[in-house]
Formats: sequence, structure tokens, C-alpha cells
Amino acid sequence: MGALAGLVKALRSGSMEVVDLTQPLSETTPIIQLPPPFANTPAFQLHEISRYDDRGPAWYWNWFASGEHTGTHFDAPIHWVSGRDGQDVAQVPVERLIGPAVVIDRSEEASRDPDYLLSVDDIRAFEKQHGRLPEGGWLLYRTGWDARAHDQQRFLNADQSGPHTPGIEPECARWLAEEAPIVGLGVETVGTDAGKAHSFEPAFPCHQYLLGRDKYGLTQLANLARLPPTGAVIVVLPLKIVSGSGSPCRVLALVEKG
Ligand code: 23J
Ligand code: MN
Repeated sequence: MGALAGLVKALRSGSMEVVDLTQPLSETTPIIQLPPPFANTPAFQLHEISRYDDRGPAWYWNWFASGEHTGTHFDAPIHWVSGRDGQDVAQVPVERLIGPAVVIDRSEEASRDPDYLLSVDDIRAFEKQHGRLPEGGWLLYRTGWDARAHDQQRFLNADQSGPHTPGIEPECARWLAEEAPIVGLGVETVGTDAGKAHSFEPAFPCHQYLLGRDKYGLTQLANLARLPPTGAVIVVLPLKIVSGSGSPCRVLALVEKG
């Protein structure tokens, strides 16, 4: 049996399941808030064109407005100055949008410390137990932050000193970009970088290092708790926005049931 026939059989028999890693996209989807003097992105907006009425008696349709970096979304290399000569979202090779995923779970640590940062040692410890990070694959970082995604205030978790959300140490971001065989990093938070990453050296190290190395970011993921530490395959589907720096995207995971 060929691989695709096997896939179809597994999906039909239920021995393989499709998990939606996408958060719902609406006016209330949380968006990042940058401090002055920086410009901010608008929230997602849906505008009705007609709904079986005088404007269109037999059809319902809308138009929408949205920032590229809204909700579950994809960061293309060109999003950051370190990747300014790199791919825009329409230029990303599709082979790199489907691949193996591993899940590192630090939800307990992040519930105790919202500024928790993942280190290279953490990844080495994971690799000792589960094998090396996957070639051409994705590291998905579970922090439990998906439980806050319906509430902008709790999701951004900001006080006078700025946002407090878990992330990745600068050295770990460098290591993931330069030494790990992955193509991308996925997180549950509003961006791939920690809330405090504006004060890191370099600032926003996940953006700086990964996008500067032709790697990708994936944010505001849902349902990572339903994935095994290794063995899932994800399909990442940003819109093909010509010259786009990123895009809201649908992310699906294929998981074999044990
Ligand atoms: C613009 C500036 C800073 C950041 C971001 C966007 C993101 O997190 C993003 O969505 O790419 S940190
Ligand atoms: Mn982004």
C-alpha cells in the first residue's frame, strides 16, 4: 500500500486523527500591543456584504480586514529586519509547510512563572528522552497560554512593566536558528518571543535569529495538549499574500492514536 492510501485508510478507520491547532479568528481575537512610539496592528474585522436580503437575496458573504499578524498566524522571514532579503509569505516553499512536530511542555513552569524562558538545556533534556529535534520539522512550545486566548487582558498579561508571557532564552533562540535542524518554532502566546523580549539582548531574539535564518514563526496555537511529544505531522497553511510579511493561518496536526 502506498503512503497516501495508508493515510486515507488510517483517517477513515479513526486510527489517525486530525487535530485543529488553530484559534478562532474574530473581532475578539487577542492582538499584540506594542508600546509607543511604535505603530500597532488592527483587530480582525468582519463586514457583511449581504445576507439573503436586498443586497443579495440568495447569498451571504462578508469582507474582512485584518493585520497579517493576528490570531494563529505565520511569521515569514521578511517580517524581521534580519530577514529583510528573505522570503515573503507567498514565497515560502510549500514542502516546508508540512513536516514532523515535537512538543515541549512547560505549562507547569509557566503557570508558576509567567516570565518562564526555555533554555538549550531544556531542549537537550527533551532530546535525551525523545531523540533529536526533527530535520525539516517544527518545535511546538506548550505553555498552557492557550487557555487564556479568549481574554485579551489575561493573554497579554501586562502590568506597568509591560507584558509577562513565557518565551525562549536568547541563547536558545540562537541555537534553534543556527544549530537545530528545524524549519520553525510554534508557540501558544501572542508572538514567538517572550513578553519581556523587548529588553533582551538582542531584542526579540526569536524573530531576530530564526527569521534571519530563513526559518518561520507560528503563534497562538491551540490544542497542543492533544499532541504527543513526538510523532505528529503538522500542516501549516498561511494565505499566499503577495509580498506579505505573514498571514493568519490554519494549522492542522495528524496524530496516530496509540
Ligand atoms: C511586530 C513587532 C514586534 C513583535 C511582533 C510584531 C510579533 O510578535 C509578531 O506577531 O510577529 S514581537
Ligand atoms: Mn507575527
